[in-house]
Amino acid sequence: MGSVVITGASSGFGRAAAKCFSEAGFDLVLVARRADRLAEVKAALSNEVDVLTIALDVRHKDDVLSSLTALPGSLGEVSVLINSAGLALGLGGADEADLDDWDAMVDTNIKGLMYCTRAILPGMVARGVGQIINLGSVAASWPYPGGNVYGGTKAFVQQFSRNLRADLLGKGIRVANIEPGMCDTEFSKVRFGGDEEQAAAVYQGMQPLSAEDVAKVILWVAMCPPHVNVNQLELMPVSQAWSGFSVQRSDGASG
Ligand code: NDP
Ligand code: 8X3
Repeated sequence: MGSVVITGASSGFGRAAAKCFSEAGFDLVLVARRADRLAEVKAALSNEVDVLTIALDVRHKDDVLSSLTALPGSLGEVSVLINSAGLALGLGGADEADLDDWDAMVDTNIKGLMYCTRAILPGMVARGVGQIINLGSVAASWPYPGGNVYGGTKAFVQQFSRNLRADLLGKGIRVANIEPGMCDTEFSKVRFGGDEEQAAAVYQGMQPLSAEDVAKVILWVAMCPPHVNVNQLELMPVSQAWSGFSVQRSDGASG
């Protein structure tokens, strides 16, 4: 059956995916920075599956490569890599954004995802089987004010996922890019620097996706027959949609 490696497993989609995949009988490798949270996630899972937790910052290339290329025993036979570790920081305009926040998003959402993929992929190719499931976002395709670098990192995930498919053609490896819209995880709390009130306001008066909704989609993608590749899957809550173009008029009005 092989193992499932989940980055970002201490919260949100990664945590919910750990539950779904453990219930489906997969052994797991759970990655995130917070060791205490990973221990909590592990404690809540069935003890019928083997679960290894690795406290790791995906931005640290050497640590990623040394940990993920040396997984013990059968956990090293990775059948699915779920790249969920990621974050948005801030929602300000590009002229006022904090460059450290921009760096952190690029380093995590782009470079961290690259490092984890590069660490796991050679084993999959050698075994001739495996699947990489990346967490992109609606922000990859649909711009919004304040989305600037966050959306840019997810556009990278979109194109990287497609290019992986091009590279891996004929090697038995599947690649999917799941692009959710608004989902009430720790995402907004992180985006707003820990401000719970500001985070809660994002989801006020509407029903966002839940982490479990997204995890079920991830599991469904993973369980499709081996000849079926879901390239890209975008999902939103029913109460989220697009708005039209914004126009700045000469009288100062917009809309
Ligand atoms: P959460 O904040 O709930 O979870 C993010 C996870 O990423 C945590 O487990 C966090 O763990 C981990 N993480 C963050 N930085 C690092 C790092 N440097 N190294 C290792 N792990 C890290 O958010 P979501 O579950 O909602 O987000 C998961 C992914 O889905 C992200 O890529 C996000 O961009 C994307 N997404 C989220 C949407 C939403 O509305 N919630 C919608 C669309 C996409 P720890 O802090 O312990 O390291
Ligand atoms: C998270 C969804 O709409 O906040 O990727 O960018 S959104």
